[in-house]
Amino acid sequence: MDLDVPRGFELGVATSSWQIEGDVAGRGRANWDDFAERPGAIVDGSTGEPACDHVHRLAEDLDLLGWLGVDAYRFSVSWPRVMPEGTGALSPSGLDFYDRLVDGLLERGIKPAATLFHWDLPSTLEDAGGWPARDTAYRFADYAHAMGEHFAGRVDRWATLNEPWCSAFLGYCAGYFAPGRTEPGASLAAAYHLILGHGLAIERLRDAGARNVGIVLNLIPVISESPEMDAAARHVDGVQNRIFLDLLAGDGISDEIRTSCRGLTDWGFVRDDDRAVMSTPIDWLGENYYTVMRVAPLSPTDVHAIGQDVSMFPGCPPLSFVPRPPLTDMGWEILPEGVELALRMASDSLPGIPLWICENGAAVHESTDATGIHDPIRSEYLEDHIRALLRARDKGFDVRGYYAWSLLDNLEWASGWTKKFGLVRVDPATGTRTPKDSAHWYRELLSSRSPEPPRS
Ligand code: GCO
Repeated sequence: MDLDVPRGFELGVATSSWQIEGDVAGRGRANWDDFAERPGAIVDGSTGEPACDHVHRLAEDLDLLGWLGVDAYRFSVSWPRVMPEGTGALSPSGLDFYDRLVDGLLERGIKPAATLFHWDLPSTLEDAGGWPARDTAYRFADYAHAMGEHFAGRVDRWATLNEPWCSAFLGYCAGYFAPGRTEPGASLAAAYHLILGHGLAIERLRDAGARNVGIVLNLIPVISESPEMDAAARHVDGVQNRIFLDLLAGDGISDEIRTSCRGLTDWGFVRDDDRAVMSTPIDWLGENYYTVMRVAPLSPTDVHAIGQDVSMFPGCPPLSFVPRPPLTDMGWEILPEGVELALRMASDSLPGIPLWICENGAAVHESTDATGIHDPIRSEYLEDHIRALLRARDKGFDVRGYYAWSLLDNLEWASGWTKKFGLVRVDPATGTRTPKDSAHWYRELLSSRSPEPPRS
């Protein structure tokens, strides 16, 4: 393998709770369970049961991680599994499941990296208003504290939120994701309260003894395809990226966002003293990098990629997103160099904070024959992105690790089982796991690294 991954650069894989766990009966209800029951919400009608049946196949999945030889495993805790009502009593069986997961990782020498919120909000809290309601931020902090108290000594790294942009704008503006609301003003309040919840949770996690606390964003470089689209591209960049970076930097809601989203909200939810909470120092920042967004004049003939649509950006002027080939099955442009643009955004806004790529991967064409499952485009995608990332590192970006998305084929949210990101195939009917060629490739990369020198 001619990819020279430096010693100490962490390599792992990532998953999320609702996408893989199943065992819906063993936990409280989540907003995604409610959403999945709406006709048409998930293209193929999939629900959270059985997903990858991960809860019942935990031992097998831990062995797969051991076989791959990853340094770290990024998973998310299902809030309704450990705290079924969203507040108050913890579920012993829910905690027991994550105890077995975390301990199983440690036994195999794999670092547990836990995300506390990867979009599955307890239904009780969604019904009470969800993230547009300020109270949800405080409930999140209580939940984070409880997790910190239970797992502090064993979890290596914590993320509060995964991609708050998706929760806020796919959930409450476009309505493509749970809870399926289409209220632009509420989506801006959701974005704000998510980062408030993050800041409160960071403090409470530290109080509970947790170390290495951070957050994972999906910063997407926005490219204007012509000078007349510069202002529109700036609006998209503002709602996609800068609103979150500004809040985390303690700068509040910028005048630019207030202007470009005028008329959608009176910003009555903003309080001056929240700034300090939101900018509570973090130990690391994660970025999920998949693609870029190119902004061009509106043209009705343009084909929309999944997740590239003006309805997701409150206050968006008319425009088209025009990804350039090669595209993945999601319709996302493949542009490995874009990872550096994303890292630059992060390090310009939040200088001095170590960076991790917490997700990167592709839904691509696969073929199966007697010799295996062949997904050469995926291996190439991963390799090209790791290479681009290491180049960025050589230029001075303080990037410390990379997680491939995803260990398993899983429930790709509103796309159900129709889009596959796994290194390992999961047969949705039987649950059988089969490593694809890309899993063998990644395993070889992991084992080809020179060993760490012994500690003296
Ligand atoms: C996200 C999520 C993942 C997705 C993946 C592919 O980034 O949207 O974190 O849960 O499955 O990104 O779309």
